[in-house]
Amino acid sequence: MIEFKCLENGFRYIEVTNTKANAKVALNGAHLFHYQRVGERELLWLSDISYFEDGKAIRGGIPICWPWFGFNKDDVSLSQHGFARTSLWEFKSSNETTDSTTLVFTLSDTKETLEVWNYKFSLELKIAISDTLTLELKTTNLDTKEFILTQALHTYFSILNISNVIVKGLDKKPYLDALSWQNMVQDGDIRFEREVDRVYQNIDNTITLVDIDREITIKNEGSSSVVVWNPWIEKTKRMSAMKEDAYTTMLCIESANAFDDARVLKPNESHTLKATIY
Ligand code: TA6
Repeated sequence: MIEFKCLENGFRYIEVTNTKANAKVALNGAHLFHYQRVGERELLWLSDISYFEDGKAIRGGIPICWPWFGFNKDDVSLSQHGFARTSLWEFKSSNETTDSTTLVFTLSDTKETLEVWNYKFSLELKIAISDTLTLELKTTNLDTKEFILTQALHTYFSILNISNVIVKGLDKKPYLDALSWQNMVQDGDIRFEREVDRVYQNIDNTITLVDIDREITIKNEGSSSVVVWNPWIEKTKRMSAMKEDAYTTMLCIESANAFDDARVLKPNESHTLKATIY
């Protein structure tokens, strides 16, 4: 079942219910902000003080960082993580069976996007909701000049406690430490006891988030970089729309094309970033 819903302030979202899962996607940012499998606790972390307003990023769920990840290298005054997450997307189509629902959203260049990023494009996000969650983000260059694309599906996972989780699958992988801007190599599994903000490279395998009560697997395609982020105590205090203890129950593992994994798209070329989570 697909229901079109609206908050009192006009903020629109789509709620999906099938025999395997329940999910909510906002038109602002084509942002999945709730996904729960039947009989399980919520998969995605969502701040209880998040904005739900058109033009503002939701804190939690899966923000779409596009067409740049992090700061814009050419103009650092532009919004971090690009404009897709704060743009109103168009709902294009849906496809339903009893145990699976697929929603398709699109975004195209406008006068406003051309002012900050001077390229014509089409962007399509396909979200398949079942006992597996799949997101496919397809970028097409509709311009006459090539562009560089960096992006991420900035997934916030809901965890029981940051001190008990382990991330597996990144042992021996090189990473850029975004706190010190040094190139490092991962030694063993990742455990958390301080702020972590890292862009791992050369990833061609699945990543597993091991929590006390469950394991979540993330498989990426069209991507060889993965960002792992937890703001810990001090940064959380400086973050917007996050309570002081928020860092204890969230962990971002982001399917990305970032830094060395940036993609160049020539006119009429497309690139698809796909994340499968189960
Ligand atoms: O992906 C990690 C990161 O780039 C961090 O450095 C952190 O600031 C985070 O994203 C959240 O960014 P935001 O713009 O949503 O506050």
